[in-house]
Amino acid sequence: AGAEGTGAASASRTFGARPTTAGAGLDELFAWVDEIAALTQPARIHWVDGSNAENEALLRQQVDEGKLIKLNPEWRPGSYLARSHPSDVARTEARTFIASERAEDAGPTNNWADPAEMRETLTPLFAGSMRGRTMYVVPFSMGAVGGPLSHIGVQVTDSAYAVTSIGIMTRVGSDVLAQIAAGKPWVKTVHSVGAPLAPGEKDVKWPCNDEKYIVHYPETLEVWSFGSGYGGNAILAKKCFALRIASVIGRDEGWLAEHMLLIRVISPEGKAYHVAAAFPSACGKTNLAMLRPTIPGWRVETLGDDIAWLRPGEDGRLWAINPEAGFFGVAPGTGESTNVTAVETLWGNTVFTNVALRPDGDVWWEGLTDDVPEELTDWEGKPWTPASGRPAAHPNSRFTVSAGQCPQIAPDWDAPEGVPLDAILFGGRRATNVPLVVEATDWTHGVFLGSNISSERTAAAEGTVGELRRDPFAMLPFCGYNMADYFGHWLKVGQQLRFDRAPRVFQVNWFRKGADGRFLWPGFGDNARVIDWIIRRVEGSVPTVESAIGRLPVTSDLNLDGIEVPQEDLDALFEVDPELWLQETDLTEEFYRTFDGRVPAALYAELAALRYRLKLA
Ligand code: GTP
Ligand code: SPV
Ligand code: MN
Repeated sequence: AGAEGTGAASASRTFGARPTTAGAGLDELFAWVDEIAALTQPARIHWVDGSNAENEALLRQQVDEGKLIKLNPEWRPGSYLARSHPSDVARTEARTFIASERAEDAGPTNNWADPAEMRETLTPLFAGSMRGRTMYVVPFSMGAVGGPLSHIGVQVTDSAYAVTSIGIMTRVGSDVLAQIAAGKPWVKTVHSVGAPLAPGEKDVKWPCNDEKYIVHYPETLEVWSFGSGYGGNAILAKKCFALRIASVIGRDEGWLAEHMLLIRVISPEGKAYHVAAAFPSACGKTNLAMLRPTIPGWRVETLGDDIAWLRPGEDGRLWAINPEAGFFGVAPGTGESTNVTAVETLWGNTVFTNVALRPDGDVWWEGLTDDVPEELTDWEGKPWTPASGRPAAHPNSRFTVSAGQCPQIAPDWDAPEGVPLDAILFGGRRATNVPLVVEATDWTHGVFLGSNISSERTAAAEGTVGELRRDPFAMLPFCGYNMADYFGHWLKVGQQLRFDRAPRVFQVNWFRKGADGRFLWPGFGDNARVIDWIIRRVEGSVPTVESAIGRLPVTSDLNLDGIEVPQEDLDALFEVDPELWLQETDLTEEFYRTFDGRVPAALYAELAALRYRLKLA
């Protein structure tokens, strides 16, 4: 075990061998891979080169092993369905840890673990955990290879599904190795599904372990993930690296790693604006990222749908890149009437996880079409009919597809220098209180709004769906350090920006409901109407109505041509009830107090000012 090229299975391979390129940086990589192999004892090691031939072979192998179902190429060419173990369907926040030297550096919103103790816990779990399996070594870049904002890493994993997913979501290949060889720093990420195979033991369709650990060591820039094959727990480049570890790097280097979509909005006059928006998991980032405006003349180009890295530029503007190369999007609710762009993106070359299978070998999920198929195989592989009384697709079922397949992807979406931001949006899923759109009075007020985002829980993580929880900046599960320090870091980044060039900050809420429980706002493509107003605010061409909580639109400035929003709904969308908002401020204070005095004074001052305004209102 531990030596590459051992075993009959790899002897016939034309790829997978350890690269022969030399370089001081590679010696460290080789030594690390040997060390992990000695611990996890895989049957063989496969160095992933990111080639098409390799990808095809990996897919074929997973089909042969029953881990992927090849979809009917007539409907969905080059596409596959994976069915997870029914217990391994979402991120496991309770099993996610920040193992920083000091507990206060993880802060009260993270599970902290002592790094030395955590290593003692993990070592026996990883010992022999890859027995009987292939250990893949996957070098990847977040951001264009060699770009000024880009960062690189290596994931070792015993999951071919993870390799396939990383291949779609990041840039994988030998050009990354060349960077490592040249001495560029890289992040070490280790993943095992925690299901070693005894000699002759038959593998299961979705190996995983009841015991799960998703562990981050911010000081040594390492991730160790055990027991889960699910996206956010297994594609370590994504939430583990590009958010939790990258947020720590950003804190130290003066930039921000954010749970944000990124778009270019083109006005009827042909002027381009760049907007980033942070919404919690399953709260509409992919939808807004792929927005197809329902108002004439406006166009949106997609730049990213989940993660953005933001850095102050020398010009005093805030520049953003999407470090990813694909979309790992929520399937349910994605259909012709809600997100036609996504439907078109998914024409082929897509890996679906936990959606339903149609008898004709295509996929289906709730919301894909208005009519429901009479007969399906559900996400667990069981026969399903509309009378079954349970969803056919898991509520957190997802698609994995390359960004380049999106019909409205920006032609320069992977430009290494990124785009300058004009507006930042913070949103959540709030049935009450929060208006359709509010503008912050300045950057500090914007940071205050971001720190106060709360949202009803979704199926993207384990927990009770619908329960309201605080999710500051939509980063609650993803901030790799003390959230109060993170608020302070946002304030500091603002000071790097030129006052007249900083992005404007807005809070939005597509999810406000009437007393009868229906959404007051049509949402989806009609969110372009809110974007249109935001752009006009950026241009300074419309006034606002001052309210206790921020600047509201003059409702007659909203372009509502072609839709019916009754005046009473419009009023309800913008209603600010001072009593209810005073209750919100109590929750904010309670939340801030959990940080033992670390929340910046400027944010307490915002809270005090808000209360003062509400009492006058
Ligand atoms: P992650 O990938 O988990 O980070 O989530 P995301 O923020 O990208 O979520 P996504 O865009 O996939 O949205 C998930 C859910 O929100 C789907 O069920 C959508 O139907 C719903 N949704 C998105 N936009 C709107 C909207 O404008 N109005 C309403 N009512 N629902 C929306
Ligand atoms: C989320 O949960 O916010 C996602 C999916 O985008 S995952 O990558 O699994 O975190
Ligand atoms: Mn996300």
